[in-house]
Amino acid sequence: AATPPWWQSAVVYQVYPRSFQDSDGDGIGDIPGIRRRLDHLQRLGVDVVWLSPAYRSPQADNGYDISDYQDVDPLFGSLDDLDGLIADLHRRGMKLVMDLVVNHTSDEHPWFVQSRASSASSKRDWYVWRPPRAGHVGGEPGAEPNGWRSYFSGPAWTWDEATGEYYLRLFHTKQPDLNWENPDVREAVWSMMRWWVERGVDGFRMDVVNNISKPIDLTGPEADGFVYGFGPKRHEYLQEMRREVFDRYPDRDLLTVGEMPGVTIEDAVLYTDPARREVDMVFQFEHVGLDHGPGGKFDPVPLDLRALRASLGRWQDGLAAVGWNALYWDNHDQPRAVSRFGDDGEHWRESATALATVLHLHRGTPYVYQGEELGMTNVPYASIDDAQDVESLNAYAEAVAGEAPGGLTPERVLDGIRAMGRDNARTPVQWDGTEHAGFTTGTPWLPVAPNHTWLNAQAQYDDPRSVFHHYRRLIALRHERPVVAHGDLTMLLPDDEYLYAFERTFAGERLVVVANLSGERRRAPLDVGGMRVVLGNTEHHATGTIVGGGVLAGAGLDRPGDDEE
Ligand code: TEU
Repeated sequence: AATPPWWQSAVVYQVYPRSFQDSDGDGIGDIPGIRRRLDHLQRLGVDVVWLSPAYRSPQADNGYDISDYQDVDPLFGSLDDLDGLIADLHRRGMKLVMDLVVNHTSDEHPWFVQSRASSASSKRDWYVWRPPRAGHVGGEPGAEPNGWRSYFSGPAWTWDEATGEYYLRLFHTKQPDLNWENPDVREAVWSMMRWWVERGVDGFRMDVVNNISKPIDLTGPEADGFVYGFGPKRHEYLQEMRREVFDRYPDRDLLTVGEMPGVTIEDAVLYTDPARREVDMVFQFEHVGLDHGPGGKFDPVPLDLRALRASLGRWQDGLAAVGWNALYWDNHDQPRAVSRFGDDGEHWRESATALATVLHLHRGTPYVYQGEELGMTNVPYASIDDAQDVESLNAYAEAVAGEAPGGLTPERVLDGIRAMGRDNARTPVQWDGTEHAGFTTGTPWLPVAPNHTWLNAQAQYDDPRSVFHHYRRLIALRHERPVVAHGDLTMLLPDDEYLYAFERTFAGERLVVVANLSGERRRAPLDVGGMRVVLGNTEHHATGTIVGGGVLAGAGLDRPGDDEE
């Protein structure tokens, strides 16, 4: 068999630059700050850093609204700083993957400025412009070209008085969608990507890349709703990208991961089939949608462990023969996993480490979002005034106007924001127990979570039982044991409400993973005779009385190394 690609045994760490480390006291993280914290990443053992957007941007959506793809925003530093970061990471044996946000630009990007200047502009067709619905007056409610809804509430269209047309924007009104049907748009993106690869970046995380192809007439089954991601050219564009960009660098070990809200298993197989050469792996959204209620993400419902396992199990099975999974609980758009799926109170440490164990030992490439490796938690919002994220603010305003999906009240939406809002993941990384957690000497743009006094990196480095060291051991286990990256996966105890258990097998090795995701002691009715513990997070993981998470390995596996630092 061919040598498996390097990224199957890699772990990726996501840096959200605004909240990682500030170096100049303006309260906003920056690239020089990231460079100061590379010991942390190296100690953790990750292979790749994915940097959320640091490009020039008006920051309407924290950098996911880009006004210059080939420059760094002064908030975050300069191109020189970024070159320095790439060099530092490479020297330490790590790679840098950039965020590629090309479904849309900022409305302040020169392309859009020209496009909106006049209907006759040579850039007009670079974006998606449409007249009002027949028989309606532009700008009035209901006159939008179709019924598409924005991810950030309300219609997905913004009326442009000056030229008498609407432009499409699936996200913020300051994030107009590019028209990918136009070959000049595609060529501009390919040349920008080549420029970055030649500068030294090692791949791309592609923002909502299954949304770039739109149903050409903007009608069809999705015309009235909130379902994108099935445009007819979604596969074709990625194959063109491969030919026009990645194929030019056959000697580079590049990584591509597509973020794909709503992607199905069947489509993910096509995207990640190595023979089709589209992307290496995709971020799917099924498991992070299981707790969305009838009114959407701000109407959360309790999550049943059986549903979570069934969902992840389907993805494991579906991509077992062909394709590859990207594994994540957390990122900058999701609430903190230990608060959402676990227990951020009494069983905080056991819960954070058990969740990590479950995720990292599935088959696929795990992603760690900054602070997850410390077990960082959701934050208490006193009122809507504590929220900064546009998604939360728009959803709340919609509820106040009596227009929330499912008729949710503002109080219900605020509770939903407390549980699910994106700001939960965006508070500064908790480095130490000092006033602003070592993040900044100024005033942080979003307050540091109050629990930083005890929940911080400094406190965890010296504690071998810490969440940090558990993540470090899981990452080391993947690097040392081929069964972790390559083994087949079979779910065990599929109907259990409290225990998440599965088995991995590869070349005669057997690894059994058991995590107790309840708050009580549970016996695991599993036959694991003759196996030894290679990794655990409690003293009680002896066969048969597992509490918390335990990883048991079959004969032939040693301890992964008693390498406590
Ligand atoms: O997110 C796309 C996406 O579908 C989301 O997760 C969405 O932002 C929202 O949380 C839905 O509830 C990507 C980026 O990750 C996100 O930060 C950006 O806001 C968005 O695209 C637009 O670029």
